[in-house]
Amino acid sequence: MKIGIIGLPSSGKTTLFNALTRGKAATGGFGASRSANIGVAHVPDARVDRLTGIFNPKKTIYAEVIYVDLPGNISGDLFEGEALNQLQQVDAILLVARAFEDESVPHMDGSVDYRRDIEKVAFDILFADIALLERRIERLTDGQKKMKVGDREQAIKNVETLKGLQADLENGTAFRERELDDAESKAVSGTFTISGLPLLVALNIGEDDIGDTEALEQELAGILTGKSTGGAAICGSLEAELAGMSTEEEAEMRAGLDAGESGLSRMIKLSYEVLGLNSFLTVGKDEVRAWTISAGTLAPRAAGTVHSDIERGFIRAETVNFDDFIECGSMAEARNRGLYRQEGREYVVQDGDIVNFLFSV
Ligand SMILES: Nc1nc2c(ncn2[C@@H]2O[C@H](COP(=O)(O)OP(=O)(O)OP(=O)(O)O)[C@@H](O)[C@H]2O)c(=O)[nH]1
Ligand SMILES: [Mg+2]
Repeated sequence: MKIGIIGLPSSGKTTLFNALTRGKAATGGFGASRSANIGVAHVPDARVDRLTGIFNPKKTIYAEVIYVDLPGNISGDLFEGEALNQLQQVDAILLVARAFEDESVPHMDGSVDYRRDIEKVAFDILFADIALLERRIERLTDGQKKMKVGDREQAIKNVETLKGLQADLENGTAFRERELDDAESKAVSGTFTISGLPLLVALNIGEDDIGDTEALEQELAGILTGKSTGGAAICGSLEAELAGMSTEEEAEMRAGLDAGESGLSRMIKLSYEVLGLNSFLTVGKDEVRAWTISAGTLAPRAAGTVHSDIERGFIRAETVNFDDFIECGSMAEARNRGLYRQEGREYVVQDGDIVNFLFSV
């Protein structure tokens, strides 16, 4: 999974990026970030830790999330060129909205107001999408002369449909919030839109606001009511500081500050929720590993995330859910109790399933 971090200049994107990836990219705002930072975060998973203790494998591999931290751009072309190329490759966007007060970090609009900022970026996204559809309209219009009659009729229809979609964007409807009918799907097919991406919002709060995290998240939830969207409040600077510490030091500091679960865990849980993702697990002497799939994924497809050959030659999946396995204490006992099951092509892999795929190629 890949997530693009966006937001106004100096909102704390790189600070949060460093917290999420334990990175050390330069912060400081005002164009401190001139090009994108790319980093990997390991998805914390207590089940993987527990299974590692049991199977004692040579390797433990956590699921990964790749974060791309995009530079804030004052001139309004946030969604052009390099940034647009990067966004075309992400599964979701993470919008960082500044809520921290700090006189040493000036705000481009002179005051801190996260509602205004979220609205502003959301508007810029809709505007960018209108332009993306416009380019498609131009291509379809220019290409018409060379088309065969039937294709030309279709192109004319598609242009009409695209204009309708543009009007909806102008009225504030993001692509992620709408269902597309057949004609609309056909017209936009293959066209990338930014507002079609799931939207996560990280409210970057000050250290003084940590006690109000819950109330602020409720406020945020009141704004983010659309489909495929969700938010969390996080203190970027504190999380970045804690991410640079050892696990023990971090736990001690968190307890002392009443800072709760790590920002990384919370952002990742939010991402999985909003994107409708699950994890399944594979175990063995060589490797204990977590894999990410969309909720509702069938066994052969899930096998394909491990290796395309296993999907191609899929025979069946042997599976037991993590909780059942722990309760039984061993695979043998899980088998005795009928909880270690043989499942076929139609099986929907569940979150926390420990799976062994049988295949032949
Ligand atoms: N007080 C406080 N300062 C913060 C917080 N998060 C970020 N900052 C400061 O705000 C400034 C900008 O942070 P960056 O992380 O560089 O912001 P950015 O959004 O990446 O900035 P650009 O990439 O230039 O758009 C830095 O001086 C940070 O130390 C926070 O939670 N509290
Ligand atoms: Mg930055």
